[in-house]
Amino acid sequence: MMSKPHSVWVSRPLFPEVLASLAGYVNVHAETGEGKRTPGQLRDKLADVDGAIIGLGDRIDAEVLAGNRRLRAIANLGVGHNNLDLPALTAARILATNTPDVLTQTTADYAWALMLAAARRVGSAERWLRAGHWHGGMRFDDWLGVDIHGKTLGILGMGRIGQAVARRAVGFDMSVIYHNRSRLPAAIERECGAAWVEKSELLRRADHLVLVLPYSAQSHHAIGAAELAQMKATAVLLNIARGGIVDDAALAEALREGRLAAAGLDVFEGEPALHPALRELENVVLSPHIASASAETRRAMARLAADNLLAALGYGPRAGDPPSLLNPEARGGR
Ligand code: 8YV
Repeated sequence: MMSKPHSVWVSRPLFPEVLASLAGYVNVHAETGEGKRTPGQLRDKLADVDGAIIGLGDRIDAEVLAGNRRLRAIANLGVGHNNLDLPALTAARILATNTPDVLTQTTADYAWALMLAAARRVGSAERWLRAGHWHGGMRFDDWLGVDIHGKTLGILGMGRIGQAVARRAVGFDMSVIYHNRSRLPAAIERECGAAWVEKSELLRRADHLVLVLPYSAQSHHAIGAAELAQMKATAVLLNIARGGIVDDAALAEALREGRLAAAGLDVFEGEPALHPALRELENVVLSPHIASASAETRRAMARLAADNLLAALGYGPRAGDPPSLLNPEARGGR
């Protein structure tokens, strides 16, 4: 095989057809296993490549980029990009991209999967059944969950995914309230059937509260002990955003003491580690950061990341114009 002018590193296993399409343009070094890398290891991996497709566990910052003169593009496999230090990438004139839009609907579906599972105790009931506990009859007043239909859905963070979560509430006859730093235009609010409220009102009124805000220093522990204390004891909390937005220790405490009915969590502070108290609780549904993991969507994310990377390196139909560029000010190359 002829060597090509550009080389890229892919930090995790990707769909073979996506790797093959990349390999049509550039030399591809793809990892075959998952794993967290230290800044030093990332620096080494990025030292001799022109671009990389990386995941949320790979933090790219000034330390990792120090001394690198070759790297021109980083394609993040995810819409959230708190693992990228954009100012550092821009200062080094490295283009950075993410994967918006393609995962919006699938991730919104998953918010509902968690909501339904947490409110109706699906995980706990299944564990009980698998453990062989269903002998004879069952009490009529056992396994009582909380209703979803007719209740108030709260959404914290009303970007594309938050809006898609809201639109799905119509079929459940819910009232939808949201809080976002900026209020949506009235036409979009109408289309989503959602009304803006202050955060404290959202916490007080929501029966089911979905968190879909990006992670930043400002959103760190946006839901902590003080916020949990404002919520109804019958409420259900769903986090499909990022670990660190919820104070997991405070949440576990609230769930254990019955100050909150249930929670559904796809993301965790310090994941892949879980707060040990969460593991012990029956009223929480836990999943390993899979909200975007449908066959269709993960393929679309991988394809978009590859398209972004190729375009950033000057290949393909969008050469020079990556579809989801995060730092246009870095254009112009190194
Ligand atoms: C992850 C996500 O990218 O898009 C995001 O921000 O959190 C997810 O879609 C996915 O789990 C791969 O790590």
